Amino acid sequence: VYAKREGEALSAVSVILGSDSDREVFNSLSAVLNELDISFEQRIISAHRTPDILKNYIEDAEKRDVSVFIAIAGMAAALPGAIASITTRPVIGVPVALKSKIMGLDSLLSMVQMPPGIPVATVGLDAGRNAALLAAEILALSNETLEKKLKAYRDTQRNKVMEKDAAFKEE
Ligand code: RP5
Repeated sequence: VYAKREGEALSAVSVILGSDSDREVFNSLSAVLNELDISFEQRIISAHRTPDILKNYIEDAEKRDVSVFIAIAGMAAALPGAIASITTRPVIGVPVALKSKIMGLDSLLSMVQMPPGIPVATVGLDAGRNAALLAAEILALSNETLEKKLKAYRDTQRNKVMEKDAAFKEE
C-alpha cells in the first residue's frame, strides 16, 4: 500500500509493546495489518523502564513519516499517553488484561482517562484486532486502495454472520 523511499524503510504504522509479555495481543493485531497489506514496524519499549529510548524512538519515527502509533500495554499502562505527549500523530492504545489482578481495569483506565489536551484513542481490553482496523481507517482517509480493502473486510464479516444464521435457523 505504501511506497518505500529509496534506501529507506517506510512504515505507515508503529506498533509498540510495553513488554514481551504483551505479545499475545500483538499477534491478533499484526494479523490484521498483514491481511490489509499495511506496512508496520514493531518495538518493545517501556514508558517506565526505558523512557529515554521511547522519546528518541518516537521523534525518529516521526521523521520517517510513521502516520499512526499503536501502543499495547498492561498494568499502570502509561505507554500510549507517554507517546501522545511526544507526538501530535494519532495514538491508539490497547489495554492488556492478561496479567492484571483486577481484570484489566488498571490498564483500561490508565489509557482512557487521559488529561484533556493529550488524547489517546483507547480500544477494548486485549482488542488488537480493532486497534489495527482503527489504524487502517485513519490511513484510508488518504488511501483509496486501503478504503476498498476495508469495505471488502466488512463484506466478508457480513457474509460470515449470514452463513451462521442460515445454519442456525436449520438446527
Ligand atoms: C506493562 O506491564 C507491560 O505492558 C505489561 O503488560 C506489564 C507487565 O510487564 P512484564 O513485567 O511482564 O514485563 O508495562
